[in-house]
Amino acid sequence: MISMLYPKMTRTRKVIDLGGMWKVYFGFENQGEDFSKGIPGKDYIPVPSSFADLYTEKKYREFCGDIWYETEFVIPEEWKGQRLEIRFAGAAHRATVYFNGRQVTEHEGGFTPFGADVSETAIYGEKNLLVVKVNTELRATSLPNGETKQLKNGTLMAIPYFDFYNYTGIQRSVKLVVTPFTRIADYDLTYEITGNDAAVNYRVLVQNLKENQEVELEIRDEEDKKAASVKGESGRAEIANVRLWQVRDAYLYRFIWRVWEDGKLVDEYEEPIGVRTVEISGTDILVNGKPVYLKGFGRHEDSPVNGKTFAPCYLKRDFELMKWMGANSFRTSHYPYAEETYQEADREGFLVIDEVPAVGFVKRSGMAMFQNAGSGVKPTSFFAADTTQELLENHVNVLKELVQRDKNHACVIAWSLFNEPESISEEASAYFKVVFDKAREFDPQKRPRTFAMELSSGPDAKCCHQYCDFWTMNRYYGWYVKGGYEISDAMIAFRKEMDEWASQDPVKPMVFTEYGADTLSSEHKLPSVMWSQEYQLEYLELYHELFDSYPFVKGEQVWNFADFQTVEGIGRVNGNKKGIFTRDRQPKDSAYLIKKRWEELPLDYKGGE
Ligand code: BDP
Repeated sequence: MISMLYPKMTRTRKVIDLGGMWKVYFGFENQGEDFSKGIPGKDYIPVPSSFADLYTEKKYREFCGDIWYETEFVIPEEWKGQRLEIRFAGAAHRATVYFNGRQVTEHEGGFTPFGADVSETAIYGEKNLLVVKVNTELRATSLPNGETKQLKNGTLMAIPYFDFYNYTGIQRSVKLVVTPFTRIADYDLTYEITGNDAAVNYRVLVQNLKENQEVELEIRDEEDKKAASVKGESGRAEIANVRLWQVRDAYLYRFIWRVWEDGKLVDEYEEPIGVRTVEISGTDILVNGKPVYLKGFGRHEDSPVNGKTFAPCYLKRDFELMKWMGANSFRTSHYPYAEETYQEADREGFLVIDEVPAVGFVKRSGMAMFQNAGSGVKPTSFFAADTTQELLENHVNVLKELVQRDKNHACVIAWSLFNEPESISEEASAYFKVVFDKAREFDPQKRPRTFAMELSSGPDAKCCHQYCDFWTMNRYYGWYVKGGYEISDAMIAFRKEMDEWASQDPVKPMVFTEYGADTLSSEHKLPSVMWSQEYQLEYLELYHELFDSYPFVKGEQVWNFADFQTVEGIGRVNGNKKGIFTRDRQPKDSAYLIKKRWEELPLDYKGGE
């Protein structure tokens, strides 16, 4: 098993970043050939990167199939006797890894880490060859969901059932992690807060732990003073006068794990950890027992030229902009983001709804995707396919990897298990039950679970929203449903729907995870027309009024933080333009409107109502 812990240098561990220019081979004519012992050609590409926007020819941008990557490096002789792991933070959508000509692992899913122990396959004191085959196809069994079709000229083309560009490749870091064979591989934390004190219940997994070895947890505060110290593979650490992690007021303790043998340090690992609790009570979302109102965004990992490459400058800029707006939360729509995003959210005190890449579970592509959003047509057959069982296995697996990776982050307050799936058939219900139960089973902190519901998952569709601990809504009244001059009718329909949610038993906290209008930053029009900046402002004001009039609405995450790339087509002008910021992160007029509102809304807005 590889460890999902973020790779860190400590007194007992080395981490070598293998990123840089790697040789690459796009199998235009040679799909299916085996290059595991070395790849042909002379083309080099940055790793990590999304390849799509790097080249000047369409056949690269739209490439679908197997891509081969290769790099080589020397492993020093003196690392013999230690555990060497090659760790990929994410390669989309599936990868096979070969080390010195031998397959060492394969992985399905583009947004969670995987890797292999290569201690045995390594050649010490000499060059080692790392080859990776990445397959970029979308399939009926893949998360995200879609299909791959063959054009008449033989070329493969990815057809996403979702509205973001299918950026692929080795998009996140690749690292060589050198640790002792006895190593800290995983740990779980839960908290009990009583008065000024906190009890931390923990369980740590140490691989190859010997009988004469002892495990220790030391907790140090931000002034580097010892807050607690305990021994054993599981137990309870008491922090007196605890400083809790609060929304936009983060406090992080250092949790240091050690393994000792006869007074000698065997392994050491540490992470910054925020102590906080999360629960749902009535129509409130409680953090540390106090109601919170979520203000923020649905986002994407998307930026010019980078595509979905993890881009640290955009990470920083995006957090600065979110803080400037007065935001306190976001959803990782529609897939797990790079690990560094959650680390930053921990430091900045942001609340994160962490989403599984279960998007496109309606089998719609192109124009049909958004036309349907307003048509009232209820999709019912998605989960009745022959491929459903395999899809479910992949879904549960990626959920397991996600929870394992992110479970100790204070910022993660909820799991979003799907985005806009078909949710009204019996087959859907059976499928949902498994996924929701698994989320509960995997998460030691038992965080609230939800799925982002589109219009056909309305209050009448009892079969699936019953599984949610809180409701999350994606609504486009006034855009896909009766846009423009008809928006007054759209808002009447919207209020009718809201009244039905208000009469559910029980009523649960509702967070709007999507609402928005495509807006070209170049367009001004008085009076407004759809796509103008004025229309986005009018649309948002109507939504704010509606949110304010329903006490159980406990959050608003506008769609989208920034304009982002989509496939080409007649419904999108080189991308989705619902951003409050442009793709290069400059504000549209709407940013000032929302900023004013969010700066004024108190954190406990409508708490207890
Ligand atoms: C929703 C999807 C989101 C789209 C958005 C839109 O969840 O991914 O980008 O609609 O159409 O259906 O803008």
